[in-house]
Amino acid sequence: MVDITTELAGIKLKNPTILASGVLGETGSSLKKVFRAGAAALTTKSIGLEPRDGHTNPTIVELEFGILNAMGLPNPGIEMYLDELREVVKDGFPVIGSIFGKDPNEFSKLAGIMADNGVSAIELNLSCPHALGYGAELGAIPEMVKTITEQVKNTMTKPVFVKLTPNTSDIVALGNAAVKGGCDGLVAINTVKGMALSPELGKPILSNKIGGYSGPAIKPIGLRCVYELGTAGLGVPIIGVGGISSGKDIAEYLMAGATAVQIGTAVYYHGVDIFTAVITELKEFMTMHEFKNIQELIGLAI
Ligand code: RRO
Repeated sequence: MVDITTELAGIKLKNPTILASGVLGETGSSLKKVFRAGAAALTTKSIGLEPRDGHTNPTIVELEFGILNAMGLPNPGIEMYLDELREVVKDGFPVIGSIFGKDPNEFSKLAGIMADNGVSAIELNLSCPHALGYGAELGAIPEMVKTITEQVKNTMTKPVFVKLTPNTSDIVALGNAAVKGGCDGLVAINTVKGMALSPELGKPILSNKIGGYSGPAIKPIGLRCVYELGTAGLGVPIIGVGGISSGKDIAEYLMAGATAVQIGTAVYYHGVDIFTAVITELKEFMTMHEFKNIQELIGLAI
């Protein structure tokens, strides 16, 4: 029997898979469904202080090797979302509350509300690639990453993870800034900036024109970012995300330095059963290659 349990900043995980933000994170019942399907923890949709409609349609395009989205941070606002959150935390499921804001004050206010309502950890979305004044517009500036992380950490004791953008020439500088701000873990990566164009119409397909690319095509980018962060030895766990849809994909991310992984777009393609499938494959891979536990894989390729 292989041991696939792991631990992330004091949070015990029954296996290394976590639902990524943005997929099935809108309601308490959808989050619970994903936990029952095998995910060890659940990340909420990114939530802000006020309700937001997001960008107008089209907001998503399915491409040959992945999905391009520019949802534009649609969410009901923190007050409305609390009912959904309470429904899932009351059953003891580990929830990571994803939040976005336009400045350090908004982030710390949201983090406090999430923490008071039972989340196990906070994920700071400093990496949405296509929302004016939010996400990567703040998260691509190391000093801003440090300030926001610091301010959130000053107001709470729960673990804080920082989700980084790959749309930078130096992801280690961003990771380092988050660590200097006191974060408890790094999440790499959010979507990769891209565009889809209709040659018939002669214009971009998304209403926002530019979006974030996810799915199998971005796995090498995610893996490289995790490896660079892992190699830099920043002293906090890394949660790998980007294009994971098999047990071997998880093994690769762990070997590149991740302690756990998030799965998002593969849920869109394969449904919630993807969690049981990848966990079974991971166990088979470990058995075949005589790994006894997850710790033996973490950072093996570094
Ligand atoms: O809502 C979105 O458009 C969105 C978010 Br918050 C994010 O973090 N990443 C992404 O690709 N889309």
